[in-house]
Amino acid sequence: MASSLDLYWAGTAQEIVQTPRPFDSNKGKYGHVLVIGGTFGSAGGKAGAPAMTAMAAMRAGAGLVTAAVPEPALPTVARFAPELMTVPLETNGLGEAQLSADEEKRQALLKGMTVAAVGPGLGQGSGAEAILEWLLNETIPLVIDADGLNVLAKSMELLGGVGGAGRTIVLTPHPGEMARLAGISTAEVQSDRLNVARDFAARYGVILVLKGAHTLIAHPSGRVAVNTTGNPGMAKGGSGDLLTGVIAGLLAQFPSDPERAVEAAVYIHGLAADFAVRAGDEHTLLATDTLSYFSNAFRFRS
Ligand code: NPW
Ligand code: AMP
Ligand code: MG
Repeated sequence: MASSLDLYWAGTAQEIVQTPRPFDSNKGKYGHVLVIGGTFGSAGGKAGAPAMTAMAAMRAGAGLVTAAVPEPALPTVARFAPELMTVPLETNGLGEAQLSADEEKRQALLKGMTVAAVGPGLGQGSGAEAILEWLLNETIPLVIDADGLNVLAKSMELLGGVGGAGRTIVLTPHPGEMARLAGISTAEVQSDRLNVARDFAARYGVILVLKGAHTLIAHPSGRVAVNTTGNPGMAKGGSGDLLTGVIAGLLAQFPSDPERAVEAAVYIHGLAADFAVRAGDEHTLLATDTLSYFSNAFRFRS
């Protein structure tokens, strides 16, 4: 078994985001992120989660971002930013997203998309499971977070055989979600973070981001990077939803270098929060406050 000496620093990936954009760039060169999530109705009000993911993907530099959310959530999500595009998802009576039975509509949703981020606020009903199963059987690079992970944890067979072999699949569990995925307790995850992350990534051929203080980024090859940015002010609702957007936003721009894109995303997301806390306070910090510090984080100066 590999030792902790295999750990390296996620900050080494930072230079990819500092590469200047060519003078004659256009938005088509920087990818199109599709965010799928949200619930809005009697099942709950989680429209903010996909909205935050989309905002972070835009701030991370994606060329275009579209949020696909249950129709009742659409006005709320659209109001977050005029730059953001929205698409209504079919919805059940509880306000949860459903997978369309129409193959043409499903394909239209993915048309022109570079990467999909699925799960924030999605809920865990049968609609969420069908959406996950559909996306895993497509070829688009995927970031799976939050309820996307909770759905997977109940149907781990969905993950069998889809990772590796050139397909980029990134999973971003916090320790509670990791415990559900691995079928162990949160305490067991926390007492052996390195091995839990590394074994899962290698077994399923995915990039596994095990969040928390010193987030680990485990690659299918067995390499694991440790992140050095971030602070306890981030232990608030919404922080992880933003991270999912940064990861998707960088994957959209650097699709041929997914390992470094994911590491850079984790590093920058934490650095933005470090700058925000330095200017404010860890108690009062809101996840969305960090969005204004993304520019500082991309330039590595507060
Ligand atoms: P405990 O309490 O220690 O046993 P859940 P969620 C654990 C959406 N959101 N270290 C901890 O367990 C998300 O996108 C929507 C150790 C904790 O109580 C999801 O779709 C928002 N343990 C959905 O809500 C804003 C840790 O996990 C438990 C840990 C549910 O997501 C909020 C919580 O995890 C939210 O993002 C750590 N570092 N971190 C919106 N505005 O729309 C977590 N745990 O039960 O999976 O719930 O993460 O809130
Ligand atoms: P989530 O639980 O999905 O909202 O994700 C929380 C985000 O905040 C992840 O990126 C975590 O790594 C980060 N985070 C939470 N608590 C801490 C902490 N104590 N130190 C550093 N980062 C943290
Ligand atoms: Mg989360």
